Amino acid sequence: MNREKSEQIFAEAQQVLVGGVNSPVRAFKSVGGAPIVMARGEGAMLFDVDGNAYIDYVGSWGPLILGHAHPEVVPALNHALSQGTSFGTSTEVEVKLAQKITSAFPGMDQIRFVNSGTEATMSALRLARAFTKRDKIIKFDGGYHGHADLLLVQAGSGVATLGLPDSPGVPHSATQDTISVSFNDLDVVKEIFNQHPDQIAAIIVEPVAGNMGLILPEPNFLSGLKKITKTNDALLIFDEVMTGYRVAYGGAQTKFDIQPDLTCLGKVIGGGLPVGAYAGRKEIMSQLAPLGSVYQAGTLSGNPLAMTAGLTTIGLIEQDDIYDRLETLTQALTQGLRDSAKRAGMPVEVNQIGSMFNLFFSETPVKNYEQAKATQHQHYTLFFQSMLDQGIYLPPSPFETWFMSLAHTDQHIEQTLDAAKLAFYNLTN
Ligand code: HOZ
Repeated sequence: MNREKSEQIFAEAQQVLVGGVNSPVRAFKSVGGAPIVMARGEGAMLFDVDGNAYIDYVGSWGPLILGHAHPEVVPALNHALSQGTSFGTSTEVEVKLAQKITSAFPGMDQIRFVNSGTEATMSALRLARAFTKRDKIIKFDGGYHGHADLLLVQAGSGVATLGLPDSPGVPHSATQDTISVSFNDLDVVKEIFNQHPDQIAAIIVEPVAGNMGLILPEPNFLSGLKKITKTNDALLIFDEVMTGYRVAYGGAQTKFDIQPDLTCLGKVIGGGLPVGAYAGRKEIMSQLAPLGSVYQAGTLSGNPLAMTAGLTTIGLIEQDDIYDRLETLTQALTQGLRDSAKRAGMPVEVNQIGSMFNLFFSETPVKNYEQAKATQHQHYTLFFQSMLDQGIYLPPSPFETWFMSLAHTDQHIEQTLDAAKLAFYNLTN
């Protein structure tokens, strides 16, 4: 595969962009080789600047549930664009999107739009601390909630990919109230509550962990967190930036029937444009300015382009059969990967829920960050490179989630499984 132009652009990029990228995982550090410079996307496909085509399972890290450049999203955006890009005022489209989202998530009375998942989680935690008048928060090892200071403790995603335990530049004072514990371990959460009575404001959790690879909650884990927070007058915050509209229309909270106190969203609700949101019961949300005294603001919050892309996208995934279709496609691929690895004699664990999935090179199930870190990353690197050479674009890190879109077809899956067959064969021979 000729990638001359891509390599040339990346060489230039390294002169002017830090590490040649604007977000660390994109630098391919953990899988080697130069990142591919993409020129355009269409449906399930990405095309690089040299004209090579790839079946895309990154989907811009989750938002593109309809695939790239969807024929209904693009005209809607073109129209919105023609009306002006940003007003810094109220708009009708933000109200429509707010109505749509709050009616999909049970117990969500009000929502505040922001511009990224990072903003959503840090603002939700500020609100939770104000509401409970407590400072401490619990997160989970390998859980990634963006890069706000208070959350860069044992974080997943790029932090895990680059093997950074925590980040320099984050003062101790910013993280002294952040307690990070093992995902799927209820006993340790109970223990922390016993050690710090009346001090814990909230637990923040990705209900399905998506930034240490994909890790599903054990059967009683989420209901256990709900019970513990309720008993201790703390708040339960679901970070559904990835899982919202992905594992079900109403997110993981609908799928598992657990109502959190606050929810953070992003990705799908912006249809591929920058967005984030946090939402919850009126009693909590009304503490935010201008109704209450908890401050948070943003010039581009509720940006009409992002709101339009989100509203159009969500409008197209409203029916139940959409999720059945996504699940069927995803299961065909994940089961095919398991079968193919087995035939090649390569032990793998393929985790899946809705249209989110990933593959760990591991002989045993992967249920937390420690176990994810112990999987065979070298195997992932070789697998990734072989798939890339065969025109399949996977996340360039074993700690990220793969995403299926509605633009993927049986033919894409067949082609992916053919490539995987060779990639597994290369690994074992
Ligand atoms: N941390 C992001 C995914 N979990 C990666 C974002 C990017 O590199 O675009």
